[in-house]
Order: sequence, then structure tokens, then C-alpha cells
Amino acid sequence: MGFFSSVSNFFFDARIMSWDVLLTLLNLVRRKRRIGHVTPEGHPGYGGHWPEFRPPHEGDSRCSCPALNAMANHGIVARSGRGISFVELNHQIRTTYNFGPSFCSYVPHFAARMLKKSYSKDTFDLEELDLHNGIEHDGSLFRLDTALEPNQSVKHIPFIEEMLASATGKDKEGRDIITSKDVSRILGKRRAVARAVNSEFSLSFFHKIFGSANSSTLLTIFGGRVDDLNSILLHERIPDGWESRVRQPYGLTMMHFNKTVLAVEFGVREKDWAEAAQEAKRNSAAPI
Ligand code: HEM
Ligand SMILES: *[C@@H]1O[C@H](CO)[C@@H](O)[C@H](O)[C@H]1NC(C)=O
Ligand SMILES: *[C@@H]1O[C@H](CO)[C@@H](O)[C@H](O)[C@H]1NC(C)=O
Ligand SMILES: CC(=O)N[C@H]1CO[C@H](CO)[C@@H](O)[C@@H]1O
Repeated sequence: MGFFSSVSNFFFDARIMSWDVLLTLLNLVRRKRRIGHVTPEGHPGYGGHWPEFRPPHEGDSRCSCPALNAMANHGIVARSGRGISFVELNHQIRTTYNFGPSFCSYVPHFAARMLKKSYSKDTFDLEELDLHNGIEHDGSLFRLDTALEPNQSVKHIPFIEEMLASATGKDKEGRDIITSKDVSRILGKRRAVARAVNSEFSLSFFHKIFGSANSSTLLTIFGGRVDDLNSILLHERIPDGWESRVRQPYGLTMMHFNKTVLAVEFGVREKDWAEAAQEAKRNSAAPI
């Protein structure tokens, strides 16, 4: 029941949705933030100065989300990844990545409900977010499925390298850029192969949408830039001088984000990967 009520909250939370629509409209009429001033003054990362990066120590908590792990690695939330409050997460993802306040309120509320915790009073450890089929799901871009790798903080380097190498776009300066089509293509492959090699594979419609939402941040917040994503995905480190590529004054709203998400999801064609999936199945030593 919990999960379904959360999902229905997602689709029917009229209050957050109308707030989001309002912010989307304000974004249209107000000027974008100036380059170099996207991260607000007084917050970590202002002017591209991110707090020191330190990889996690033994015993620190990390999760399947590269963006949240990076915040812990820079001490924007507790470096231990433990005892993080949902309220704090809301504020920190907003200033770090310039997601809109509606989204930044919605997601930690969703996570708190998933963990059966109080949004306003409780805290969580990053690894708790990896509850399988809560938010974490099969067929991801950068992690093996839970049945194959129970520790979801473990990056699957070949997946990350394949994604980065598959970028087909270029920006004006000639840098490599991942496009919406690139993300759809790789997502299709991940899902087709995972379905073939993992007998416990499951991916509901809602998790598909979440999956393409998570993947779409590569295109929006990170602007598809391979140089930055190399650092974020492989090292969970925010590059020096980095700021969100979303410059809207009220951040990335759900309404705006939806467009990217739907373009990615509708571009996914698992069928194109039937052969790759069969081959992966033949090659997987111990069928799981
Ligand atoms: C409260 C905020 C957030 C929560 C609770 C959260 C949680 C998660 C979880 C559980 C996953 C794993 C999903 C899977 O199984 O594939 C994930 C993946 C991901 N998240 Fe987050 N996340 C949050 C915010 C963000 C933000 C702000 C960004 C970007 C700036 C982001 C980018 C990503 C990316 C790129 C992935 C990888 C997708 C994949 O491997 O397919 N997340 N997140
Ligand atoms: C999970 O993997 C991470 C990264 O490799 C490691 O540091 C951590 O100790 C592992 N956690 C468990 C519970 O095995
Ligand atoms: C985003 O898309 C979902 C699914 O189509 C929809 O139910 C939701 O209302 C949309 N949110 C906004 C703010 O447009
Ligand atoms: C940044 C982003 O889109 N995060 C989403 C990842 O997926 C979970 C659900 O699976 C959403 O709650 C997050 O909003």
C-alpha cells in the first residue's frame, strides 16, 4: 500500500503540482541567472568553489545515487552519509544542483514516506535509499541489478564508460555531449540485457519513469557534458568550477523536467537489443 499511495501522491499532489506550474511560469518571465552565479551566494559551490573532495572512509554510508554521494564526498551533507535530515536534503539539493523548490520538496517527502519516517523530524543514512523497488530499481544505467550486486553503492565502471563513450553530440566549443537519444539507446540496452541475465528482474511502469527521470538529470542539470559527467559518475566528485547547467531563477521544475523525461522514455527501444541480450545471457557464467 505504502508504495502505491506514494505513487498516487506523486501524480495527484495538487499542491506541489500547482506550485510547480507557478514556478515554471515565473521562470519564463524572469531572467536566467548569470553564468558564474548559478549557485547562490553563501552556499557551498558559490563561484565554483566546492568544499574539499574526500572519498568515503570505511564505514561511511553511500548509495546508488551519484549526485547524493557526491554531496557527501564534498561534505555538503555529512561526509559519513549518515544522520541526514530530509529537510536538509531538500535545501542542499536545491542550492547544489538548482532543481526547483517544488521538486526539492517533493523528492525528500517521497523518500521519507518510502522509509516510513517523518519528513520533518527524522534522519536517514544514504544506504537506506537503496531499498529495492522503493526508489532503487532494476535496469539502471550505472549499477548492476540488486540480485547481481546487493551493494548498490558499487559503481559498475564498464556501464559508466560505455555511456560516456557513446555520446554523439557536440557543443559550440566542440566538447562531447550526451544527447537524449544517447540516453534512450543505452537505457534500452540496459533494460533488455538486465531482463535476460537477471531472473529476478522487475521494472514497473512507474520505475521506468523514475529511471528515465534519474537519467534525464544527465541532460539537464549536467547539460550532457561528458567532461563533467566523467568526474560525477566515476569519482562522485563535483568538478572545480562547476555549476548547474540549469540557469532558471526558480530552478528545474517538474513540469519542465517532464519534457526531457518523456522524450527519453519514449525513445527507449528494448527490442533493438534482443541480440545483445541473448549474447549477454549466454555469457553470464552463473545464471541468476
Ligand atoms: C532527494 C533526492 C534524491 C534521491 C532520494 C535520489 C535517489 C536515487 C536513487 C535511489 C537512485 C538509484 C535508482 C536506480 O535504481 O537506478 C538514483 C539514481 C540517480 N540519481 Fe538520484 N536521487 C536524488 C537526487 C538526485 C539529483 C539532485 C540528481 C542530479 C543532480 C540525481 C541524479 C541521479 C542519477 C544520474 C542517477 C543514476 C540513474 C541510473 O543509474 O540509471 N539524483 N537516485
Ligand atoms: C559497499 O561498497 C562500497 C564501495 O565499494 C564499500 O566501501 C562498502 O564498504 C560496501 N558496503 C558493504 C556493506 O559491503
Ligand atoms: C509530470 O508528468 C506526470 C506523468 O505524466 C504527470 O502526472 C505530472 O502531473 C507532471 N507534472 C507536472 C508538474 O507537470
Ligand atoms: C533526480 C531525480 O529525478 N530523481 C528521481 C529518481 O527516481 C526517484 C524514484 O525512483 C524519484 O523519487 C527521484 O525524484
